[in-house]
Amino acid sequence: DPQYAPLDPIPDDIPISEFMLNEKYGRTPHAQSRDPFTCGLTGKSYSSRATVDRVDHFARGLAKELGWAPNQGTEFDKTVGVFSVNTIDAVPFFWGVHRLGGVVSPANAAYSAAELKYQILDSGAKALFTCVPLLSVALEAAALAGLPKNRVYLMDVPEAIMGGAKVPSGFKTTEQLAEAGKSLPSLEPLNWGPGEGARRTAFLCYSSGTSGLPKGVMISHRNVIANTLQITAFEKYHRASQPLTNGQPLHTDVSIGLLPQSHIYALVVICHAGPYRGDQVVILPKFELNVYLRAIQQFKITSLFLVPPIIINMLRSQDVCSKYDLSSVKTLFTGAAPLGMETALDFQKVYPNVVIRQGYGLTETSTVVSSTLPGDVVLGSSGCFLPGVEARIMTPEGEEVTSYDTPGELVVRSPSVVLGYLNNEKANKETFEDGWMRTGDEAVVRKGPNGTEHVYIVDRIKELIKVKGLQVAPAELEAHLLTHPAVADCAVIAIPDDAAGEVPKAVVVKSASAGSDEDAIEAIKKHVQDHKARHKWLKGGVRFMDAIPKSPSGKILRRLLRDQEKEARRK
Ligand code: 4UW
Repeated sequence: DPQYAPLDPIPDDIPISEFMLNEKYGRTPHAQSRDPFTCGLTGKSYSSRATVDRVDHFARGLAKELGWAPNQGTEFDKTVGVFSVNTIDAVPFFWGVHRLGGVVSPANAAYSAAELKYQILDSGAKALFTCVPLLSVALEAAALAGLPKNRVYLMDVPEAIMGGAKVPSGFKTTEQLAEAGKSLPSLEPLNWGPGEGARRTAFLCYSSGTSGLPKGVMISHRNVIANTLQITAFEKYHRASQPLTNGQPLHTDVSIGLLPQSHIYALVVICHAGPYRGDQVVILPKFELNVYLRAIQQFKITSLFLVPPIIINMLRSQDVCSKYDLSSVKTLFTGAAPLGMETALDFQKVYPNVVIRQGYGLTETSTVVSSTLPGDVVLGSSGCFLPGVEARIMTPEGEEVTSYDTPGELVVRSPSVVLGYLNNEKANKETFEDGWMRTGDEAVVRKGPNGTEHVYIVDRIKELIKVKGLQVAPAELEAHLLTHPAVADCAVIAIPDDAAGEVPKAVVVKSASAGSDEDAIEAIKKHVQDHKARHKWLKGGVRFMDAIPKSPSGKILRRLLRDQEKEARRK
């Protein structure tokens, strides 16, 4: 598409670490001169040069510790699980694993021990890197998964979030690995030929896709490199089209790294594409409104990367927000769930100088498929497709929609479409074909006022529930609910929620042994709270039915349940 800067060739014979750290691959001099990651609590920071060394030290220390070598075995022989709050060390540590040809499988820091155990076992992680605040959950999960205690390591986190706890003895830290790495001999280079980076998994992130349980998404080195270059080309276009802001080149220079680094949005968009083009990412370990606002003021943040629930939170807390100087902010990026039109308009009113940009994408596309071009903001739209993305809108009958304004399932092809799900032929067959990927999202394409084609995500066809932008797989909650004696059958559906976007609700057929409705509701809710991360809790409540509506083949008729809910709420 001639309106974009051309997409640079996508290297396919190097790991992500090499792409991010070696000037040869196009990181600009501007980028080289900035610290990629800075701690928003302590101000601790490493220069680009120091980051290169640190990655090398992590890699050497880890190789020695675990007996790994760059060219030994497959990448899955070297899978490392990470269960930590955000830190400035996380991504450089990931690059250290990549330097060894290994795989990083990041888990949501809100996970329960049972959820983490699932990911450790499913990913085949050989070691687990956690942090002091999460250590007890990590140890419980490691024990459940049969991972020895001496394969659990600690990452450095700011003291402010350790609640007075000290680093317990008996655990090695990433800092010690780096320290040891300094005096170890250099590692042999990875002997990758052409295409190796396209075949090798770099990240194993978890997504439930269109249905079923969370699955390991095999994101290759080339996938992440591709999306980074696609985003870069897209950004170059908007800088060319809108070069000046108050006499300064428009740069998204200092961004907020508050969203979880275990999720593809923060992992790729904020922590790879950002530093690649020269962003300094100010990392915060968790969301706390005052801390976040203070960081914006202190570090003069220019771009916010948020999800709609945080935007809503800001708008509802104007008394707090107005105490801080947020005037440095030029751009708000939002994604991971739809941004309500009202929210967008309210934000625009309160912060008229901030450009709202919406991105759309998935774990299975190594993040971004489409994004707003500045100067071409149409509220409600998820913007234009990135260079290198091909898109089709398909009817349920499998016909391609060729007219504007006609909804259908969005199917995409892009160099960022992942290798597939780990050990899951069935899901792979249903989702991927010839490089094309079924998103499970319903979309329309409309011609925008500037003549560009805009994509709008209008509905979700797949089972997935999005709570605060995080995935909740109905099938996972249903399987869990069925283990409770009060539940004979059940279905979990999404219902809208003002603050979280959506929340899960359980529709349950009570078993003969269940007590009163009230008792059963309490027991069922507690059963989820005791075993699942907070965002999966049944905030939408529990409703009883005589039978779950199902198709002749036994599939839950989710749309019918959802329509019933809508109808009930309207009354
Ligand atoms: N509008 C409506 C949206 C939107 C959306 C995602 O957890 P995953 O697998 O992945 C993500 C990715 C978030 C993201 C992508 C690109 C981008 O630029 C950005 O921020 C600026 C964030 O969340 O969930 C994928 C599913 O999440 C929904 C949609 O259903 C998709 O299949 N989703 N973005 N803008 N829905």
